[in-house]
Amino acid sequence: MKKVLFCSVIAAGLTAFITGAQAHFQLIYTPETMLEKGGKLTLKMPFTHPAESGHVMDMGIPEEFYSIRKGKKTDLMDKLKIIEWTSNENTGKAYEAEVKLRGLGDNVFVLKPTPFYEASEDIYIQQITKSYVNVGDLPTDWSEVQGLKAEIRPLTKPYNVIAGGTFTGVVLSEGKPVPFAEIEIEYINFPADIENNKFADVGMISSPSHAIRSDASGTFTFGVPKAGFWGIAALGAGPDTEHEGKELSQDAVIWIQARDVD
Ligand SMILES: [Cu+2]
Repeated sequence: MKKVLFCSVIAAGLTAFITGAQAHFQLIYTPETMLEKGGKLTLKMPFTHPAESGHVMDMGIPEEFYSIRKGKKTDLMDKLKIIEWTSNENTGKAYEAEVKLRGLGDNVFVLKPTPFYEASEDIYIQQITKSYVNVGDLPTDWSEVQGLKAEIRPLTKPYNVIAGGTFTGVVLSEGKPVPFAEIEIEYINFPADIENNKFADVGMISSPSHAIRSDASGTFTFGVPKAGFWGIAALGAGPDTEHEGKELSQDAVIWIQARDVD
């Protein structure tokens, strides 16, 4: 609380600095990732700083957006709609998509945004992002590799992580493990208000950001302290290092939902 207030007070003068100091996260958000039945679902996709309800970056038209279920890919580019997302700092251009989930199993959503120019760091950032929605408690695809340039392969079911337990994954670059990858982790600390396309005004926890590394085999484990949504980003994990003559950070992002045990 105190930290959040402090940030917003100095944000006016030091926006560029603050923006650079926190982690960027591409969201693919829906409030519940384990559903009894399929049907319609709206995914919210702002590119922002969810731990601090910080800057919302204006997204360009994504390069790819699709889902995978039982190994079958469904293109969802025509479902993308431009929205505006509001944080405690600003309002920025984002996307949403209404999708229809058919049948049982895991739906893996993959968003490959167009590289974003981060002026404060003079680099481009491209966060290739995965999120998961299960229908009917039938596990099908969550442990598979999706063949992305930069990817975190989950070794723990990403939609049913135990709060107080751990999440383990492997950082991959074109399918090959990335040793000692730099990993940033952030909590969606300001609940996402999907009716109004904004974050809530007040944060929930005092330690919403963490930083770790993968080990020599590319594997990492994160102790998940609280129920809710955690984003995990492996920075610069992908093979592409340049875009339009500037440095590119091609990151792998995965979203997990942690749950309390009754
Ligand atoms: Cu940013």
